[in-house]
Amino acid sequence: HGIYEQEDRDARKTNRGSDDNYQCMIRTKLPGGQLTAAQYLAHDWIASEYGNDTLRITTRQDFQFHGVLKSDLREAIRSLNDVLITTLGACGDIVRNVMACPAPTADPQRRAVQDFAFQLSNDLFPKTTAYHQIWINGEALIDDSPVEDPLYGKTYLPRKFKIAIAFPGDNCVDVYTNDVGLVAVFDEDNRLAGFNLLAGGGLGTTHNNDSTFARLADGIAFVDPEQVLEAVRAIVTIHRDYGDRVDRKHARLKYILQEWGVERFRDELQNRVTFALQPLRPMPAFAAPDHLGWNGQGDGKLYLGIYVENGRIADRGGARVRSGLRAIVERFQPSVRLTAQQNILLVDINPQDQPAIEVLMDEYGIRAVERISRVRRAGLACPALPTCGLAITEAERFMPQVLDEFEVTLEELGLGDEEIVVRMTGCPNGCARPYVAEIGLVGRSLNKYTIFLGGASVGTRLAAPFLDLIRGESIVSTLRPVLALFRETRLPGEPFGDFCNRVGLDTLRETVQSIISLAEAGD
Ligand code: SRM
Ligand code: SF4
Repeated sequence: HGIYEQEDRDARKTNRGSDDNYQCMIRTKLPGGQLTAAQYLAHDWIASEYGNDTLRITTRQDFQFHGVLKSDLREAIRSLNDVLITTLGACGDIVRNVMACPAPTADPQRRAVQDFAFQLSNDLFPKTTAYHQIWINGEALIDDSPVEDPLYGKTYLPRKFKIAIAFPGDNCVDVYTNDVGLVAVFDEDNRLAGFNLLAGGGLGTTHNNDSTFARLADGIAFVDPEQVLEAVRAIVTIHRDYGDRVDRKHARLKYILQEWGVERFRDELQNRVTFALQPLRPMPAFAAPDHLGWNGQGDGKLYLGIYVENGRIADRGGARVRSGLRAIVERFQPSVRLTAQQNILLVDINPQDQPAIEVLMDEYGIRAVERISRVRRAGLACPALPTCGLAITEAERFMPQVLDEFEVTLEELGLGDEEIVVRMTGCPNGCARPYVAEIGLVGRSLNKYTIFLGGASVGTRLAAPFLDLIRGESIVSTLRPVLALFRETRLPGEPFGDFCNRVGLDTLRETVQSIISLAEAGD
């Protein structure tokens, strides 16, 4: 039902032995990250009324409320349902929020692809009546005999299941990290020809457990637009029927792909659908645009992508981002979209409103994207402490400091304009997708991180472990020699992740080690 029991882990230190710190996190489910102005304002109101005065954009285009008391859950969820927002299926062993590239477009074919996220989401919704009974009506339905779900059965899936939809050449949703990825394919007349179907991506790992690993999805087949729903449903049933129901650490679809291989998986899928699977179609190379700043939609209107540090919409210090967004949305009533990089897009803006919106941004201290460094703009961090019960280290609260240091170092090295994708998580579950970053920082033990290097900036190659147990305050200084070598020996236009991958992590480790040895000799 999209609700997690949590504890304020900061308060643990001062409040030992008491139950007072328990609170809940509520996650809404927003297919393609799309919501109306009214729905945004309802989220904003609920954050004050029942939450901790912040709204958290997630890496899967949802919102989270932190700090909700159990006694307020029902009212909070009812208030969401009043504006047609659900939390059902935002957590649990079920199909999670369906992601899609959120960039607005006037092209009806492309819009249809984005709206397909809703169709998929609706089709794969559980048929339970309990949600409404518990949270909305408050009364047992007349016929409240248990419903056996036609897709999920009595026992649901062995584990969570994630789906994302990408446009050709635009991997802003990190499509390869999903259980199922759909990449739209258009023909020469720019008509939707169908989808390349990918399967078996997933990132969660466990420290010191080699049988768990991050994995990118494999290309499986091409399907026509009218076949895609059936194909995705069939893949969900493969997970349902063959996923490991004994070991939760081995239960994601990626392990089936790894053990069966693509051919056997495709055969099984073919047996479960009523049409012939087709060979994959060629796709253009991916970029990973963040869709920030002012952009034309192609219909005379504009959309504005606003950077939100680690997705946390809050009023802090001089930056009253939450109040500012509320003021803009109240006055101009734009549609709202959340990105997979934890940012927000305001959509369908009349060009004549641009100056007034810029004045409001200034007034509330919301920075235009041009005033944010490339490295900060590309960074992601998960919530980690104090709310996440699985966090080993800080992430969201520490990331701004790490990015400050990166900014200084990159500037000193003459790399200030370089976009390097840095992502940090407080544990190996990978919620901010660090394993597809160019620099992945993964919480390992108290204030110590494993550094991963060599992922592709466009999310098509995994990073590999580089150095382990690096203290938080030493991350950037440790990487400085690698960044210096990058500046000296990169190929023209070569991104940092590609450079690390080409040179090899052993060579880079030697570079770092020789600098450390020199420094120690100097001491
Ligand atoms: Fe996640 C568990 C936060 C995206 C892999 N994730 C959690 C929990 C609920 C901790 C828990 O189980 O008690 C975290 C709540 C923290 C908090 O205080 O809010 C949490 N995950 C998040 C979010 C909010 C991170 C963010 O920075 O935005 C993202 C919410 C997405 C959403 O709207 O649904 C989030 N989580 C991801 C992603 C990225 C993605 O899906 O694109 C991953 C890696 C991809 C994948 O699933 O393989 C991810 N989260 C996990 C895992 C490891 C799953 C695995 O297969 O091993 C866990 C732990 C688990 O499920 O047992 C987890
Ligand atoms: Fe929590 Fe780990 Fe996910 Fe971060 S990566 S939110 S610490 S589960």
